[in-house]
Amino acid sequence: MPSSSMESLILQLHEISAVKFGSFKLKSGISSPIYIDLRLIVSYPKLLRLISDTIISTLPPSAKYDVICGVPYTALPIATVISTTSDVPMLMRRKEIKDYGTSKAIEGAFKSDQICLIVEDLVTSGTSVLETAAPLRAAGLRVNDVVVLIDREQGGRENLEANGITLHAMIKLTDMVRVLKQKGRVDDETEAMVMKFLEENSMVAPVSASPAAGKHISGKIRVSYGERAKLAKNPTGKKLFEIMVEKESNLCLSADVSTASELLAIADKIGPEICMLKTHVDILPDFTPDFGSKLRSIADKHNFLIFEDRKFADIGNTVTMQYEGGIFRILEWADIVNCHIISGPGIVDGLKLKGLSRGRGLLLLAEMSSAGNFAKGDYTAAAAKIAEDNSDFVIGFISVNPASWPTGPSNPAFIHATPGVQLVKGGDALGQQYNTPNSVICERGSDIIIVGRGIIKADNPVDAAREYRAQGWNAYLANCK
Ligand code: 5BU
Repeated sequence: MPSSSMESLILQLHEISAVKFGSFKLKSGISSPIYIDLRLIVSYPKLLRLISDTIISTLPPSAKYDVICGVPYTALPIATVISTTSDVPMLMRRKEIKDYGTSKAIEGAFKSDQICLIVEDLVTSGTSVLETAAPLRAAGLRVNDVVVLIDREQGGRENLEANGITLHAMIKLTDMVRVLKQKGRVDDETEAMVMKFLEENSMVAPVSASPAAGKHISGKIRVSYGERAKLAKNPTGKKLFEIMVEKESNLCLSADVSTASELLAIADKIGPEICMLKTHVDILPDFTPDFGSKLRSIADKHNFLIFEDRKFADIGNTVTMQYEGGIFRILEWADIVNCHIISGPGIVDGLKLKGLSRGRGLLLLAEMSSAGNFAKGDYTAAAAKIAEDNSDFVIGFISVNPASWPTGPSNPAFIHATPGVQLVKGGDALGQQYNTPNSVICERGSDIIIVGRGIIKADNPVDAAREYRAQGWNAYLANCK
């Protein structure tokens, strides 16, 4: 049972209306009879101080830490007060990363391998804590514990434990309601309603804000990559699914580095983590005719496929020449290429003429990640139709939100690969828009996350690739049985 000081804190929270009873829609999509809004505490400095002092004293001595980081935004003032009163350095996690300034996800001074304690105001499923832990871990910090003011007791403890994070909660929601009932702040009926709600919602799956949170796409359990390998008509499409299963990776590295030698070096380093490597061969100033065979041998060594993001767009006859000829001779070394469908189905016929007999595969650009692009609605539906008509050669799509396509879910033989992925939602200064791996795989129904600068520009690209790989694969496992 809560101590008398904890009781007093609960009553104070109720007094400032930080605890409300009624019917509220939560971030996870479910309706709750109780809502806690701790954003208000910034207006009550004494209470903020009391919360910060008490929250940190609930930590057992076994929870060691060098720095603390509050989950944005509500826990930021709590973390700040803890930091200044206990003289522990603080870090800040950006919710959105912009491509100007330092473009860092974590602000503050730290060394890799330091231990970071996460501070949070309220935990339901633990999603927000995991969203903060991911960029901290990607930056090389260790995250073992989170301290929280209120635990809603809806699976957060278990979800966090599964991700190697121990939850230390100052107040449990059931204790809070009991205290408010004892002190005459809520009636029997409200108490019973909240208790029933907590019993019925003891597990909320750890996914981010969406009405579909915690649900399989369209309420359906998705077909596994292994099963889909059997459905694929094109050998490269089949192989891609098989590699994903074998390597337990749905990560594609977009190797947008400035030279061919850098590209080959990063392909060799990151190769073990990925199912596919994406190139833009026309950005490499030191391209030589042996580039393709060098990259192919690295791909064979680490078992990944090569995807040249050429985005062909011309008429069928021209693309046959662009695919096979020129200085790049893409057909010779790229397992997969992609094309726009702006010129009509003839472009697929042209590419197929060269690629089909060599077992190559084609992705159609059904959607794009950049702001204001025109690939939507009827255009996306046309891409789906062209794919169906050419399922011997087309292996799938570049897509952003296949779960809400106008044509409904596509044939499971087709694979969906999504660019515009970073650990934190945001964008760059030139229109790129980022979603998180979990959002891309779980909510948007894609299969492969394509990550460029999130890995290439990280302090430690190999560690970052491992983090993306783990997040992408865990999101797949959560969606597929
Ligand atoms: P980023 O650094 O993760 O933003 O890189 C994304 C890569 O994916 C980059 O090579 C783009 O050319 C590519 N891309 C994309 O961002 N959006 C799209 O719709 C398509 C490709 Br198609």
